[in-house]
Amino acid sequence: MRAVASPLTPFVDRLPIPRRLIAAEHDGRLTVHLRAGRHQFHRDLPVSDIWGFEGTVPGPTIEAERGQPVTVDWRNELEGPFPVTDTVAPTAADADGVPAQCLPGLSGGEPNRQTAALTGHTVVHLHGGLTPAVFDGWAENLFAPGQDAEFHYPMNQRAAQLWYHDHVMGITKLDVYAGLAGLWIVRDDRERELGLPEGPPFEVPLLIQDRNFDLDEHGRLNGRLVHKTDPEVMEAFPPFTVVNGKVWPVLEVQPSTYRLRVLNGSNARTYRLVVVRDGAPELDRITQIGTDHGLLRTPVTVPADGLVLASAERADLLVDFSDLPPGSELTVLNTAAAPFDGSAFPAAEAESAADLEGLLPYPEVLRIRVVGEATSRRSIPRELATDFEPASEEALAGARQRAVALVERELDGEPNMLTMRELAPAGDAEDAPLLTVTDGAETARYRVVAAHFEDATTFFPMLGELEVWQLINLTGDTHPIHLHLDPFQIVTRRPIRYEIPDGGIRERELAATVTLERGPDDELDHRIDDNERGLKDTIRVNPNEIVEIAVRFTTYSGRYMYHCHILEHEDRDMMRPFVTMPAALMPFMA
Ligand SMILES: [Cu+2]
Repeated sequence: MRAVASPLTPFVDRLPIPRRLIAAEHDGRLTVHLRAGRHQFHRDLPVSDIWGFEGTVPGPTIEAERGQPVTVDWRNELEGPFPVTDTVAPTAADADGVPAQCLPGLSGGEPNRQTAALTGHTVVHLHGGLTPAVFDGWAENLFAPGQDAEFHYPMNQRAAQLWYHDHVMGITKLDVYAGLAGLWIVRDDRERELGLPEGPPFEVPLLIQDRNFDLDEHGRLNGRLVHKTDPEVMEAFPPFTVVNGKVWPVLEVQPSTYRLRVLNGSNARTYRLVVVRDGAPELDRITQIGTDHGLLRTPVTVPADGLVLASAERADLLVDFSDLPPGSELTVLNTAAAPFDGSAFPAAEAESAADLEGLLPYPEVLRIRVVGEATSRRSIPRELATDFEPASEEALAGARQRAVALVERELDGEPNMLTMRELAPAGDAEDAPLLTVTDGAETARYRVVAAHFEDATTFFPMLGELEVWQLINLTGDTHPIHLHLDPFQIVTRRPIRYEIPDGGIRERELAATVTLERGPDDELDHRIDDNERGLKDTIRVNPNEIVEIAVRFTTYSGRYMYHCHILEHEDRDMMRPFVTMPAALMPFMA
């Protein structure tokens, strides 16, 4: 197997813990400055220019209490040149066949001048927040340097690990990459009843991202952030894994139970995390207790291949180190090739997961080192959340149905467009181009009613009413689909096979025949993992798959967004609006 030597030594920096900003200590009123800053990503790297909340990477971790509103004055004080060089390598691989994205530097790409000229317009979104629409961070409601936005977060929501980040139309991939992201933890009584670790040392947030850096004229890493794509891959998959702002750090733990709260904050990369000791996976140390919107109903083990987290997905883990003598070392590895398509990879082979073609030159994520004397082990409650249940068959049968096709449109001379095609039932008299979905003896016929973000809104969910959204993946990659506002539950994940005739994907039209059955070459199991049976706000939709989610918007009326959370996709049109409406107003909608 070909490999490339790393220019950085793994596991030499301590894992930083982001500064905690506890809202209750400030009467629920916080001021957060968006600033240019300087950050060292690794001991052996020169300091990098970044843009961050409070000028840090990541931003401070905001901690809030359920039912206690938090007001944040987001002050945009960004200035100076944009801190990231954005480029497209002219070829996907260098002369030795090594993919450009696995290497530092620009790989012969020209710095994008439009990116260099960005002026620091921003908008902040609290991902996972049950937030009134005016404070949700609509991607076009920008504030300029020198302006501020006072956003009010009611926090009438269950305990969960959320995150806040920039959400500007078209450049979220660049602003988040520059550093504009931080964690936001909501706490509540139920978690305290269960005696879960809260705060240091036993609760450790892990914000995982991938980054790349430029080279100086001598070929040495100069610390400058590089966002690089190539002619064949429109998403950036940088080679260096960064946890809480450090490349491949070390976390020292006591022999005890730790609560690790993991967020994938990468632009595009999906991780499948495996913890390895002496060459063998030890996934049975991990019990997952929570997902995007907080506690699961019961604790679960992580999938046998490892814990999969696509961009924006979270996992709340209890990890038991209590039996390990001081000096024991565990390594967290990533076995997911990029772009991720759901393909399996056995945990037992995690140490050989390096894969240049899979844009995964270095599987390393984190080293965990046991220090100190044995302390007690924490027992894990058998019942966790008691405040939600799966929707009943009856409720689902009566729910409003919506359908969205995920489509990649190939374009000559520029990156592909990824779009959400909102579908509506086609009348009998309508003919091609249509999308048909055949399930046994029944065939549903659809036409596209919206294809781009700026097309007219077609989704007007009624507050309080259960809806089922069908997400139909007609692409070769896994897309993590995120809904703003209320969480949802996955209902089904089913294999499909489909055909798209030549020219079937047009600017606003789509012709495809979809059949609900497994294709002959389809190797995915299309199962719902136990850790997905909670309250989610981001769900993976794999290739050759339809995912159905059940959602009920409850509290706030207004204009929100749903989108793919691969930032390069969201910025290239894989995003659409929806408007939640009180029932009483529906008769007045034209
Ligand atoms: Cu996507």
